[in-house]
Amino acid sequence: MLDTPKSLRLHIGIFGRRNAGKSSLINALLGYPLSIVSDVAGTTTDPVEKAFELPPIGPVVFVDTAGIDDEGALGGMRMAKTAGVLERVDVALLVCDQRGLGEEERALIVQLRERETPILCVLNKSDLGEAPDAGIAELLGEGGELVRISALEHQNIDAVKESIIRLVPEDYLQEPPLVADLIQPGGSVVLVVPIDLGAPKGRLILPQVQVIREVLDADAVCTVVKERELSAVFEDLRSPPSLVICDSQVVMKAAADTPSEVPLTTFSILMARFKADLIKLTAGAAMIHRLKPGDRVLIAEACTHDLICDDIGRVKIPRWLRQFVGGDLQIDFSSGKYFPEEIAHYDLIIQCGACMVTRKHMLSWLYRAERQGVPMTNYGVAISLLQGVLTRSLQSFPAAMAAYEDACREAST
Ligand SMILES: Nc1nc2c(ncn2[C@@H]2O[C@H](COP(=O)(O)OP(=O)(O)OP(=O)(O)O)[C@@H](O)[C@H]2O)c(=O)[nH]1
Ligand code: SF4
Ligand SMILES: [Mg+2]
Repeated sequence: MLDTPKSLRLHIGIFGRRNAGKSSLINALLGYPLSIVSDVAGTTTDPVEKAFELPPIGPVVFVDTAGIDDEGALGGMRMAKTAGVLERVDVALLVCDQRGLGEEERALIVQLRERETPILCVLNKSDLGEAPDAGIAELLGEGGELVRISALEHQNIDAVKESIIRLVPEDYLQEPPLVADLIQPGGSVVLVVPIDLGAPKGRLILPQVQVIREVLDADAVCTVVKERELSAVFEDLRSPPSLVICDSQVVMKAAADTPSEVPLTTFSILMARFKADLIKLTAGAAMIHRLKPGDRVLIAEACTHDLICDDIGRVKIPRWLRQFVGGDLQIDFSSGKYFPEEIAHYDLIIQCGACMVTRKHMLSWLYRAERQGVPMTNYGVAISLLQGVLTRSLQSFPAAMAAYEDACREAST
């Protein structure tokens, strides 16, 4: 695991009934009082997130939540937020006390197991005597673990950390590469990064930085240019680059300026593969050909970083979509981590690059779209299609191209 440094954070959710000691546990794990602890049931209301360094996993985020037995109208709203957290965590800690396992915990375990989220059952308050553990191991199943602690007296907290490390899901450790598999040591990659008004001041955005890092890790050469300078780069390079990666917004110009024998893709298409499932997201894009005026589209942004993606998601994609369809569409927007529950009434969902959320989080949305029968694609795939260069941008991903062509064929029969 030490050989597998994590570039993204593992999300660890802390669940349990009110007063079980969830906040006390998070404070004990962090070593300082982040969350308010009290004997008043329902002290924690909204989810509280805290980034933390957990060796050897590296950066993680702990998410403290409201009690799963919260009551009343407000309690119901809090529990809905807790359910949202449940969807996106990589590992779940279920905190119980002397009351043992009730209906609420059993229902939560079922939901977590349906999602294949590893569960650590933390039997807290061992200073008051042993909490009952009858039947818990069976309920948790093979992957689950059980630890007895006292959060109050900081007993056995290291055992919780060790258990979390054992429970880190395999797919987290084996995240697909962003770009490393597309380049050779000694090869070169050209990145095309527009610096316009939408670009953040004084820095590059996360996917660009991540790609640069992976290219360097692969012992390849990375050239970064704005779209205007791209043609000149080909004149200067002694041999053609292994790959050109451009911002989706300039994909048409980059495709026109890149020799046809040089593979080209976009940051957002790389993110589709890295954060979710490029094959499913390209198949989902086939729906764009079937959209009719009046259809409903959801454009989902995974954060509220208004400057970075606002213009693309809120202005450009809607405009290009309406032009493509030849009429008006009903376009809704969602932003932040709370992807809408009910999406069955949409004809298509277009998700952003999701650079600010975990892979598990993004996969859980894709899973929800599949379950409700709504095709889903992402900004990069949609923009390439709308600009007429999808075949070009998927040149390095034949399986994704095949899935898209199959979905187009299926739709036309
Ligand atoms: N004796 C004992 N008391 C504990 C332990 N852990 C927590 N408590 C007490 O239990 C009460 C509830 O603790 P919290 O950490 O606020 O519980 P919570 O699960 O976050 O509760 P809510 O936010 O209300 O859902 C507090 O009075 C804590 O001091 C423990 O290990 N032993
Ligand atoms: S998470 Fe989505 S909306 Fe936020 S910066 Fe990344 S791509 Fe843009
Ligand atoms: Mg609490």
